[in-house]
Amino acid sequence: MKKVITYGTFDLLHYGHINLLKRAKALGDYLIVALSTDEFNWNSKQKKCYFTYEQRKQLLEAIRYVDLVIPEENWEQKTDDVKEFKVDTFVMGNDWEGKFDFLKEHCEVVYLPRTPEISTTQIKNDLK
Ligand code: C2G
Repeated sequence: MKKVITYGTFDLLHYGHINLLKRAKALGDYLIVALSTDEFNWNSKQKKCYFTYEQRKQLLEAIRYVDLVIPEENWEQKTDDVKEFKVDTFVMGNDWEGKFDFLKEHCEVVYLPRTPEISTTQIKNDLK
């Protein structure tokens, strides 16, 4: 079984997120999403989420492409996650291009093109 992992906040879930998750799943048989906790978002990513971790987790678990959701609590857990879950492929949108190449000694690293014209920030701004 080929296992894929990706990380993110996934707040105000939108079709850009779905496009990423769909393509990530297509790279294997089992997709793990490491979902940024509220504390990690606030303390390390300066993101204030509209939905709580539990609400964002519920939404992700309802997506056909997602097999498991785990918490992302810090920047440093990726190598341990890849080892613990025996991950074959790490995937991120290409706004992170090159940032996680250190994982290449443990698994394949794939950066996928972002979906243009949509982001959680844009949604918030458009609603103001
Ligand atoms: N994404 C995308 N297209 C968009 C918006 C987002 O492909 N229009 C992708 C991002 O590139 C990312 C994933 O969807 O791979 C989740 O996006 P965010 O929730 O914004 O994730 P981010 O805050 O970048 O967190 O340790 C890594 C971080 O947790 C990544």
